[in-house]
Amino acid sequence: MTKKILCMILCCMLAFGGIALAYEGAAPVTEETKTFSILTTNSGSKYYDWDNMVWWHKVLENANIELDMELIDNSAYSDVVRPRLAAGVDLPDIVRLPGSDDDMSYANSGLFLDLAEYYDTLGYNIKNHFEMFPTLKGSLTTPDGGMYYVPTLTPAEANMRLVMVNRGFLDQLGMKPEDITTLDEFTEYARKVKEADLNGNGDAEDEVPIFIRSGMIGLFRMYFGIDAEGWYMNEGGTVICTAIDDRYKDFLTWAHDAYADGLIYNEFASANYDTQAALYSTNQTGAIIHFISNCTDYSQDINPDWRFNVDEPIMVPLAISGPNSDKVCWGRNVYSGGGFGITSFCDDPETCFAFLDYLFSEEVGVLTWYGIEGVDYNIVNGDYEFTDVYYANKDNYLTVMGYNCMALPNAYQLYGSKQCNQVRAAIDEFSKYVVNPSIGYSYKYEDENEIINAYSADLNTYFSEQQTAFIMGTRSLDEWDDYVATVKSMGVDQMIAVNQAAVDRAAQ
Ligand SMILES: [Ca+2]
Ligand SMILES: [Ca+2]
Repeated sequence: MTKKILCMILCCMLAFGGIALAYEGAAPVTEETKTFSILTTNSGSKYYDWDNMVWWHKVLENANIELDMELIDNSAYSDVVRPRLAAGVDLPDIVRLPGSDDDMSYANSGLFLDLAEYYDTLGYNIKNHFEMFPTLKGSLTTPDGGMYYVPTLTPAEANMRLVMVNRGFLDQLGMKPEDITTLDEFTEYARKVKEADLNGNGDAEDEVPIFIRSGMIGLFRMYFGIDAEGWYMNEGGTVICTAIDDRYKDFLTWAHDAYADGLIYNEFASANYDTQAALYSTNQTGAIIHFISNCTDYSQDINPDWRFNVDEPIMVPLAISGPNSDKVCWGRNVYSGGGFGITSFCDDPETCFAFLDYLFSEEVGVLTWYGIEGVDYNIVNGDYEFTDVYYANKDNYLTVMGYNCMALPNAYQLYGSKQCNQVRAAIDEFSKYVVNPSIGYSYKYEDENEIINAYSADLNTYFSEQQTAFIMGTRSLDEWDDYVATVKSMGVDQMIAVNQAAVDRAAQ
């Protein structure tokens, strides 16, 4: 058989077999330019001038794809999309879900295509992420084996959460960051911040030893050997409710004592970004618990002359151990539900999926976070060296170019924040201490959702209220047994059973 005939036979097979796409994970996605319509929002930078996002248009150019994009303001997105999905007519090719769809209402609606086969045959780049994140494929898969969405992968190691302490305060106390290695030492440092006038304004009372923003205090649970989230799976695979565990009581005891001693910010339950920024601007903050990548912003908030990539962070990230934990930094699940679905209105789902897969390539990660070689960075001795244009970030340059644009599927955790030397160094130092939530995202069956809908909201409200009350001392921890009994009466065992079943399914 001649090569020519063999070639003809192969071409016929491909044409009739419907596998006409030559995509193997690299650009161009298609030889012939294709246009897809998409309804989405930018939940990252919340900047909406898509037409001028040069880096993303380079991605499209490489892929040979054009997008007819309807980019909705993030705050209005859910209100805009839900009615259109409910109507279910004339949907664009790609729709970003308005929520996590953990009750599978959209997955079961028939509006979105089951992408499992495309994942299998065309998911060249996404499948690499399945290897990196072992829970990811299970989280994307419905109990009957369907895969309806292409995810955005949220930062894990690049956005670990940990405590940070004020370098200027340490200096005045004659201390070094490495002097603080345990929660006890951290608490002792906070006590010294309380006692002294470390910002030198003549007022020994105005420093806030441990500033905590609304919703963040639970992160301190990590030092007590339990998840910072509500449900926790122990090493034996058994699900427990964090909020009635004895280790949680230990956390509450520590937090209450620290609060009563004036170490924890008195408005920890309600403090917002504005409070945080105001305290930094007058250098009142002794410590905070938050994302590692924020150490640069915090440093600049304290000293506007602080220089990216040059100066040591003023707010110094620390990995510390706790009464019931080794050194730990809190991670997060790489996927928390939802994502981008290809609708049944799409007439070329194969190419559409290939395009979404291409977005997970290293080429796109670099383009959309680091920019264009020669303009935004150069590669020097194998390392990225960013240009003055990139670092200067004049007139919000990075955002305008497309940095942190979350309008399309994205593999943020591999690139975001790491362009800053200080953050990269901190991540390198601390990533080995990252603990991720023990329970990953999962779909639930209908009867499970009925239980969740019946109990979850009330339980979460109760947990949150009681946590604040115990810490502030408006409820005594002497009433712990009554508290646990109340939680039991509120359906917690049914909720544990639902989570246990989901965990068991994911383990299969
Ligand atoms: Ca003080
Ligand atoms: Ca002071």
